[in-house]
Order: sequence, then structure tokens, then C-alpha cells
Amino acid sequence: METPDSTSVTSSHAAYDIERIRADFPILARLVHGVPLVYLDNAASSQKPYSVIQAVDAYYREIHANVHRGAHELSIRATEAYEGARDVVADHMGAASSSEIIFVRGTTEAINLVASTWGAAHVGSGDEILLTKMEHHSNLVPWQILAERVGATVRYVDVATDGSLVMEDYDRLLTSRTRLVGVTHVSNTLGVVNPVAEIATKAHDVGAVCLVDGAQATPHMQIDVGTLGCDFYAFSGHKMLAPTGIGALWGRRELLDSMPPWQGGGEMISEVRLDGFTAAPLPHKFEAGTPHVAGAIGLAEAIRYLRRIGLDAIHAWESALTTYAMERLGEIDRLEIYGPKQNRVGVISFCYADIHAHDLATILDQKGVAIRAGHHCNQPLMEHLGVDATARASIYLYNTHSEIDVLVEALGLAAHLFGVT
Ligand code: 7TS
Repeated sequence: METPDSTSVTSSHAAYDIERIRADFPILARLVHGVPLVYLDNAASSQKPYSVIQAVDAYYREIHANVHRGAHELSIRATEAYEGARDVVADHMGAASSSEIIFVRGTTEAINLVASTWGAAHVGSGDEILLTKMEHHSNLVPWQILAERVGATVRYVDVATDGSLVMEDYDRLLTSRTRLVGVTHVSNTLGVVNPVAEIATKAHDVGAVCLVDGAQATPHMQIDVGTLGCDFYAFSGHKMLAPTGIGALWGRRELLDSMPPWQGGGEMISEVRLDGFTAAPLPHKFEAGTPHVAGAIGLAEAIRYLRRIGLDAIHAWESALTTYAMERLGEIDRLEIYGPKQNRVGVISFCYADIHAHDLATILDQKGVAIRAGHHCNQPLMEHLGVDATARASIYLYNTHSEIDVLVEALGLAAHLFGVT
């Protein structure tokens, strides 16, 4: 008789019906250059299931109107759907209330919002902003702009050779001058999962706030902002099955309340006079103009889809696939993988002999294999790694072991063409 543990492991894999999941994504059935698409560029953007495409389609066919404005049926229905989407996001993130969820274009806009409003109000001359060397440009440049404007200094926590953050360096750089710690939950180049709960606790010990860039985490893991203990959490919908142009910023209510508005315009005001205005209450204070209603509806449906499959089941599938990919790629001579073996997601960056990453990506594309090549908006990290670019294969819930085999075969072709021995 099987033990309860092995039974539960067996049943969770058995329950993961990969063929059914793949059938939910129409684009996966298409050919590229006459061969089946092998989509391994998920860290850049994920593909979309029918249910998300249909939710957006149904919105435009049946209830589209501007939100929060009209007394007519369509506007009321569109508003309900938009605010209902906010409730889904809030529930999914473990937010204390839906008013802590600000809809934005994505992670980039979320971080710019915090840097421009919270940053302008709380960071001044001589203050420090503490980031890490593995941040995406989206979590570097907004802080550099702020620092330049107010005379603050940006410092960076080092990255160890195994791709993890050097926590002793964090402890050393974190001081009473630090106003904000900004860290990515998961690196988009190294795949490493950072200890954000510990980072947030330590930030609070010196009176700093902690912003987490969740762009590469939300697609793969269940997030609970309460457990993480951070103050801001930013993410993009398009990397987690939702449309482009929609994402969210979660912030602690008392911080969001204390922040000045960002963009001015309709929706974000309670009253406008010729001598000034009164800002609307949260969350609308930060949502000037007509929002991306269809995007929000698509994001809510993407979250429902991920939850129907279960983030634990997705995690188990992706972990097995990542281990397999790391093993197969690890067998290739002169192929170097960046990032840790454990404590990672399936974002796998590598360099292969002397073949430039862009050449690799072009050859792989001929075999239908979509990967990313370049600096991945991680130029300081590339400099730290001593390379100007890497090739990057990134896995999601619909990828399979046989697709990893196709990747490895295509790398064999590249080796042949470039005379790698
Ligand atoms: N932060 C991280 C960690 C990211 O990986 C990305 C996008 C962003 C922020 C910005 O997200 P956006 O939706 O606002 O653009 N990363 C990538 C990538 O790795 N390849 O293409 C986009």
C-alpha cells in the first residue's frame, strides 16, 4: 500500500493534465517556419488561454462603456466588472482591502508611481535607496531618476557567483539612511527566488519601506503580501496569462493614503475648483483617466484560470520540468548556465561556447523554438556576470519535457553550424 505522501504526489501529477492545459492555449497549435511552435520566452510574456481571450471578447461584445461615469446599464455593468476584477486581484494577493489594489499598465508603471509619489514625499538629500545588482531596469531607473532629482544616493546589494543575493552585503548597506529597499522577488535572468520576507523585516528594522518587484513571481507562485511583509508589491498581467497593458500595484493602505496623487485628470478627483482640487479616495486617487477595463477583466480571468489549475500543481509541474531542462542543458559541453541549481524558477539563462546569444536565438527560431537573447533589461547584472548577453529559455505551465528535447536538439544544430566541438 502506498503511503499518503507518495499517493498525494502521484495524484497531483496525475491531476496535471498537460494535454488539456495545452489545448486551452490556441497559439500553441500554430506552426512557426513550418514546424510546431516551442514557446520558451515566457519570462518576456506568456501566451493566453481561451477563457481570457473570451472574457475580453465578451466584455467588448456585451457590456463595454466607460466606467464610474454613466447611470446607464452598460456603464453600470462595465463598472461592476472592473471593480469585480479588482476584488479578484485583492483576494489573490491577500490584500487587506480592494482599495489597496491600484490598476496600472504593468510593473514598470507601478514602480514609477511609487518612485514619483511616495519617493518624492519621503526621499530627500542625503537619503539612500537600496536596490540589488540583479534588478530589472524598471526597478533601477525610476529610483535613479528620483535620486538625481532630490540628491539621494542609490546603493546596490551584490550578487554571489551562484546567483543568490549576498545577504551580508545587504546587512552592511542597510542603515538608518536607507528610506526604501527595492528588490525583485524572482530574477528575470537568474531565475533565483529572493528571500523577500527576510529582506522586508530587516528593512523595517531600520525604518525603511520595502518594495517588491513581483513581475517574475506572480506567474509561478501564490503570493500573500501579508506573509511577505513588504509595503509595495508590483506585477504585470501579461506574464501571467492576462492581456498586455494591465498590471497592479498593491500598497499598504496607510502608505497609499499618505502619498500625493500621481497623474492628474478625470477619475482621480472628488472635486475640482478653479483654485485647486480634492483627490478621490483610494484606489481611484491613483487611476487618472479612463482605465484599461478589458485588461482588468482579462487579468481577473487569468487569475481564475491559474487558480482552477492550482498554483501548487503548476509549481510542481514547472519544478520537474526545470530540473529536467537544467539536467539536459547541463550535459552539453561548453554550455554555461547562470543562476542557482535550487531555489529557482524555470528562467534559464545560458551562454554556449563562442556563439553569440542572438545567433543562437535566430537558429533556434528556425526550429520553431522561441527564446530570448540579450541583456534582458539587466545591463548592470550582465556587467557583473562579465557577459554582454545571454540566451534565455523560460518555462511556463504549458511547456513539456519533449519541448525541452526540441530545444536541446536545436542547440545541437547551432553547435554543428558554428563548428563547436
Ligand atoms: N521586473 C522584472 C523582474 C521583469 O522581468 C520585467 C519584464 C519588468 C519588471 C517589467 O515588466 P513590464 O511588464 O512593466 O514590462 N521583463 C522582461 C524580460 O525579462 N523580457 O522581456 C520583459
